Amino acid sequence: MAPRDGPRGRGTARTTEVRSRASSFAVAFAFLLSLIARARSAEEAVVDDASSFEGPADPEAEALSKAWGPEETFVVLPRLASLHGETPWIEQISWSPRAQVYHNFLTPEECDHLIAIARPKMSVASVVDKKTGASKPSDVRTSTGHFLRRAEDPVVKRIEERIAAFAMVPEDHGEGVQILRYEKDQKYDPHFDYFQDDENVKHGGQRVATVLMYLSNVERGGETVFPHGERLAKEYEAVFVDENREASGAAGGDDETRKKRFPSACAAGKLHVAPKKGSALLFWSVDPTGHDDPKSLHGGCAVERGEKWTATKWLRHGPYGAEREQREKARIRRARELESRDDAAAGATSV
Ligand SMILES: O=C(O)CCC(=O)C(=O)O
Repeated sequence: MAPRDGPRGRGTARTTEVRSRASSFAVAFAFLLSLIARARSAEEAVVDDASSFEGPADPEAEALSKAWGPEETFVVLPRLASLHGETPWIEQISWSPRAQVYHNFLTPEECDHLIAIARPKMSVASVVDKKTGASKPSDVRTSTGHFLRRAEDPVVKRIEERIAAFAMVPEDHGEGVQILRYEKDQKYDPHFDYFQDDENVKHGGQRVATVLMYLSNVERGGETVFPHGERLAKEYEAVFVDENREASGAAGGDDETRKKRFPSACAAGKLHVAPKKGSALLFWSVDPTGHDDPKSLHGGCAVERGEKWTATKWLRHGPYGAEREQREKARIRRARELESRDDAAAGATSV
């Protein structure tokens, strides 16, 4: 006989099973809720922390703020804060080539300092021979220049640290800063910063990016121009208006507007950056896959009025220069020591 309570028994068992499943769901759900609540409170705690975070204690920054006045606090990159009260801001001007302008990158005092240390040592600037890689004077580049040593003094060192943070390329990938001076009619014809010879890439690899810092304002001309660059914003499609029309005031607007709207013939209609004391232009000579970017072709338009001072920092693919060589020598020395120790050990065993 089939037990009467059989199905009922099964029913009871199922009910119990359902109940216990429901209660485990409830426990899991409660656990989930508690996890969410905990995550929320952690998130709030983080937000609270971030809002009260004022950057790491930095004796150098404190000394600087005493010397230069109050420093803005940047939570993410405190060392990039303006030292002179002007708000630093970054403007992307093109994806092709990848280029950005960092406004108020240098203080006026830093610009003047760089000019002052280079001025007595300027000589005719050279270009790199495509075939041999050697430096040679050329009509392509008619400015004068001087290379600073890396970390030549504390101001240069501080600027180099700032460049590394802005470009996100380590300091030891940078060549020494080159200071350039362009007088009236001096220019630098369009060229690539990446090397096209085999010699120059042997130490530190290819030049991947350039940071061009403007140390002076220029009354007219002297723009950095990318003849094949693709502009992001309409304002870079500045229209050329001839000197007479501008001089007669037909263009209208104040001096600043006129200068913005009426670049020299060399820059008009092309992606360009007008020199502004303290600004820095970062552009990449390679695309994101690491290949040479032909859109990075660029030049310095002739100065038409005034004088132009710049500081250029070329950034290499790998560590470059003295420190790299010292590290490499130390590595070779260590390898040789290990080798001779192994040889001595092998000799001792064989005796
Ligand atoms: O002076 C400029 O605007 C351009 C300089 C330049 O092309 C360079 O230093 O590679």
